[in-house]
Amino acid sequence: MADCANVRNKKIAVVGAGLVGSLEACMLANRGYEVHLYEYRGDIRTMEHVPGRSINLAMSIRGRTGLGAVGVEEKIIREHGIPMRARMIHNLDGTTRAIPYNKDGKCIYSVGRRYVNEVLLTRAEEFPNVKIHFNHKLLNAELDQGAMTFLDTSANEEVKAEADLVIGCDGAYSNVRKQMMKRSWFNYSQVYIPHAYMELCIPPTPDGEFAMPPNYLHIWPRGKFMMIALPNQDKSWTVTLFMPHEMFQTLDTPDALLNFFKTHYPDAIALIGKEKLVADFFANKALPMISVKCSPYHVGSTSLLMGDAAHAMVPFYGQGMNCGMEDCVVLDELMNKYDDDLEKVLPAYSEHRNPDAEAIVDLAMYNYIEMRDLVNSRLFLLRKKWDDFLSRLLPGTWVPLYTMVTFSRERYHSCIAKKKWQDNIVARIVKVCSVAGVMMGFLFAKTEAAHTLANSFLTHINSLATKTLAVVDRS
Ligand code: FAD
Ligand code: EGO
Repeated sequence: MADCANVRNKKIAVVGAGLVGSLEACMLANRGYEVHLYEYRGDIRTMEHVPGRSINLAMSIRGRTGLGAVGVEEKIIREHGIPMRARMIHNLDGTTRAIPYNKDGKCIYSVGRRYVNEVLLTRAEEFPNVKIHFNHKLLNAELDQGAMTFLDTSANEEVKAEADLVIGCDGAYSNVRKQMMKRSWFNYSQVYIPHAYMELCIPPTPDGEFAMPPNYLHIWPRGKFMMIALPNQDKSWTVTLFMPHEMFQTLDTPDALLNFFKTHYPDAIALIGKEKLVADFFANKALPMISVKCSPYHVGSTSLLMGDAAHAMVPFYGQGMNCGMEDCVVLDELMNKYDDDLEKVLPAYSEHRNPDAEAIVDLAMYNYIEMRDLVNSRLFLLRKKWDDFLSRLLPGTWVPLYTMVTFSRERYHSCIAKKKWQDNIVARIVKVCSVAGVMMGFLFAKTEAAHTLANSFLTHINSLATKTLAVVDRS
């Protein structure tokens, strides 16, 4: 715990006790601040049903680093997380293929959103200098004064509060960000993608086992209709179906729905169960997906945005939570560097984090487009095989982008830069090899006819190289 008086006297309000807000509260408490954590919902630990999105998430190294900083990584990853060591690709004919994530055994973990949130809330409460205010909805804020107005939904009355620093961790539809948008030189953009998502469930088998091999991220690549499944602690699976939102509306009868599944996911019908599929589909809503960029993330030394509030992304990279938790690690590092001087820390945070946040927002969007355009599972497998081939051919030099993003803490923006550099190297190797091939042809072939042949080979190989490059470029 930092002892300097300027820290101990400072009061920080964290708005939103989701995955990022509850972690950030722990991080600041660790530094000795007086932390007030405000949350719109009630205490999820005492609720039977928690409304909201996505039941489980893929956690990787960036999220784990955040959890580790407040001492809950073991509890969440070892005691709860289910390792997913490979993706399992489901073909249309029901056959499957597994492709491991990592040769050194690194993997991603399926964790329950609610469980992670509960562990972090409990951890936050262990600090004497954290106070959690549930049922507090931020209505308004004067960000340069650190003045906030909440609606206490349990008493149905307005409550005023003040803090030296207000941190908005209030998600993709952030109210703190809305306050920042009233200010000059604050930039903001948002995009809704045409796809929506719906969560379905594959229950455990009658003998209480997983209905599919558990240690995989299951993927049904079908071009515009994508489906994935992540394992749950209770041996069920959460299935997420992605498709254009208009398509959801055309599936308006049980027959239409079952026909759609028969055509695109015949193997999933038996796994989910016909009746359950129909019941769950029509009981659920298809939810929208939004992508948000903004900058800067701070106002003077009095306010900051973190997590989805600063950079909501489409879920096609499995990095939203990971990035938000890494935000907390980055802020902590800058607090160390600038000795908790908020006048310096906040601008440094905006400057340092913005290029990385925007990079992963872009990467997530590229993945969306890419996966949507891969019309079938054969193409998906081909692309992963190509990655695999290159990383074996050039170990250490060529690292697949997914691997760099998911299994390292390389800054997101430099993942993109490295990828470009790698592609250039591969392009050069392809060129050198084809030129060398033709030279060999010249050396060994002495007749005129052989020369003509070699020349036509040169043209051929060149166009092949260009095509290969186009494929590499898109990967
Ligand atoms: P949130 O989790 O949205 O929390 C915000 C909190 O603020 C909530 O508790 C809310 O009640 C509260 N709040 C909102 N408004 C107010 C207000 N006015 N006053 C007070 N409190 C307020 N990420 C991954 O890393 N891996 C995955 O596999 C993954 N899968 C995903 C799948 C789907 C379908 C979706 C939609 C997202 C997925 N994500 C994934 C992204 C991840 O869910 C988010 O990035 C993450 O939840 C962001 O955390 P957060 O704390 O910033 O926001
Ligand atoms: C060609 C083939 C180019 C989220 C495949 C790019 C994302 C992308 C939504 C998976 C894994 C965690 C996820 C891979 C690619 C979560 C993920 C991937 C989905 C959908 C997801 C992979 C929740 C992109 N990671 N990923 O390589 O296995 O590849 F399929 Cl729809």
